[in-house]
Amino acid sequence: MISTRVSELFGLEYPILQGGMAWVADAQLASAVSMAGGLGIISAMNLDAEYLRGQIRQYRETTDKIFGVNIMLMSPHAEACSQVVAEEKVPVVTTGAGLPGRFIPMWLEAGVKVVPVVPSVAIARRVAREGACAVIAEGCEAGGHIGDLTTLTLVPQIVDAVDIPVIAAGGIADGRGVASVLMLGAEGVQCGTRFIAAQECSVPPAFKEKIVSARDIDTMVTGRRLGHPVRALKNSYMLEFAKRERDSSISNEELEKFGTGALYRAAREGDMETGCIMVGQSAAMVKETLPARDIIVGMFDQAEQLLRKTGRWVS
Ligand code: TUI
Repeated sequence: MISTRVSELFGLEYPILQGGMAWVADAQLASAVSMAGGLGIISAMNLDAEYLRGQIRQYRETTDKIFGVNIMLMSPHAEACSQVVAEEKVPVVTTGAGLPGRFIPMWLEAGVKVVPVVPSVAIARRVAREGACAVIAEGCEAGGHIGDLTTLTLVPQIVDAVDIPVIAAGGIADGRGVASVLMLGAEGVQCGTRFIAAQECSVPPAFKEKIVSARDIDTMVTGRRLGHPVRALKNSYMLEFAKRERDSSISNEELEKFGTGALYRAAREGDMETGCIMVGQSAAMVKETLPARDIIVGMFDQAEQLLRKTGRWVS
């Protein structure tokens, strides 16, 4: 058994969070992860507050295990969804793609534990000061919207900078990843890509097949020109985006417009060519679709075995 401040803080059997992936992380996936002993996260999906409220209620009909909601701060519905999180007294909120400071007092007042995703030391320090109870240090191996630093360099620096527990994300898909980030000082992991391939995840089968067949060099990053780089699988959509990004006659507004709806096309409609298949570099390490429970138990069994053997190099 691996116990850390993260498992204690949330009362988990395993210190693992499921990423709050837009258009992917619904109540069904979150409840499968939480029932398996991790922390399931429902994404507000870029949809309105009432959709989120419905998902929270659907989750609560399935299980009374602890769960979280992810607020994507670039969403036009971020404010309204943040209010729903407080009103529904959601146990945990994770945030991404921005600074959550303006919402933190309201969440703390409602008893919600705040766990922001942070891409740098300065942002980790800032949210710790503002009342976060843990941070998710996400390296650029991750899928979707990413920062500049790798997990290997980001995690130990954030561990040194803040006193609250650090959860590592980006590139972690098996027990070796779990064991490694514990060595860096993290006390938990967040996995996104591995859980997209969970049996309980409702993305179209074609999306899961893309993950299972991905090779090491199959992801790429676009969107740096717009200030929000995004990692996804290389396909016609991503190559076309990269081409337009290099073309100075195309305005940023036109480029943004080209990106609108692309994740939805991949994750909900199964369009693997004109959709944006947001996955991390760890896609290449995902070999099969499994129930969430088998994913979690397998990862932590492997991590435990590895950690027990670490003494063998030291005399
Ligand atoms: O948020 C994510 N991953 C995401 S959000 C998303 S939806 C989207 N679609 C198209 C374009 C952009 C986004 C898909 N994937 N991960 C957490 C994360 N947060 N990664 C990086 C950050 C982050 C970045 C900057 C957190 C704070 C931050 O603050 C700096 C600032 O200036 O806002």
